[in-house]
Amino acid sequence: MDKRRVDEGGWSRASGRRRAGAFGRLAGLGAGAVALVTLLGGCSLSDFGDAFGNFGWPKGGVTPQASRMYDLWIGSVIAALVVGFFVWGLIFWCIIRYRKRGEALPEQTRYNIPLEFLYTVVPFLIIAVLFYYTAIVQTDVDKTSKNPDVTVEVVAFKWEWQFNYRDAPGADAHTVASTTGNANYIPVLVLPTHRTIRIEEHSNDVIHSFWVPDLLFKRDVFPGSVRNAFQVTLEKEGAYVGRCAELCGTYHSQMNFELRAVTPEKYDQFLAAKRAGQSTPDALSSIGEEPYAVTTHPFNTDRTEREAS
Ligand SMILES: [Cu+2]
Repeated sequence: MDKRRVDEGGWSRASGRRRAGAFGRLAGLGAGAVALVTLLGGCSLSDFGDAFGNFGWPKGGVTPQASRMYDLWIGSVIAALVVGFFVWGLIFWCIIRYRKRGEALPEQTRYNIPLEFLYTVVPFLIIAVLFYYTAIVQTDVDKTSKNPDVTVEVVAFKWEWQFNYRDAPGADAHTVASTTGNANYIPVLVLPTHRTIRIEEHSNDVIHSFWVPDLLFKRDVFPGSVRNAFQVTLEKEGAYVGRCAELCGTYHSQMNFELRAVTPEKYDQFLAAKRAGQSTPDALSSIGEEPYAVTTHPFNTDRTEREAS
């Protein structure tokens, strides 16, 4: 009886050493995964994203904020895949290594403190890294400055947009020029590249949402005292379609607009022309731009006449 007890003790110690080695390898793998996630999270990930269809995230954002959100997405997907491959690997390894080989009852184990510690700490570290990068990017995207170069007030109403060019940020500032859409005119929001632009949103009736897909960003437009604001810098000239992204009623799908990014010089000329009383299409023509929206296809509003203010 005593002899048997001694034998069991010896077997148990050997098994313990084997387990300790396995924990070491697991810990190494976990630490490696965390290091990889940390490393990848900090890189520019555009090339990697390109190779895998951007993992479903739209590409081609025209603001620095869009690029950072893109990088966060690609980094997060890579982190998820690293964890995924690690877990799938463990699952398949267990299926093969511990498959049924006979009728004998397999070794029964419980209370594996090192392993339990590992699978509590490693996920926490992964979440902490993801949270860190998410918080950094979110804070950056939401950042507004007190003195933007350009302030434009976006007023949404059923079912159109009005763009008010303002002389300063805030509800008390003055509108110096304005463009309003109507049933016959798709409004064009003209903004300069390479200047900080503050967009302040206000709704006259229900909740709408200001969405330019090429900004890779949208923000709801609220009625009442809420005045949502965000800031962007446009890096590329061009015409970008804008939509309402909040179901706001019968003609929601027709709440199209266009963001026209032009050079700062052209923008100054456009604003001067507007302040001199020209309509938006005339002011656009005067700076050599297409006078009307060119991007609202395929949800065009079938407007046959064009009356612009
Ligand atoms: Cu709407």
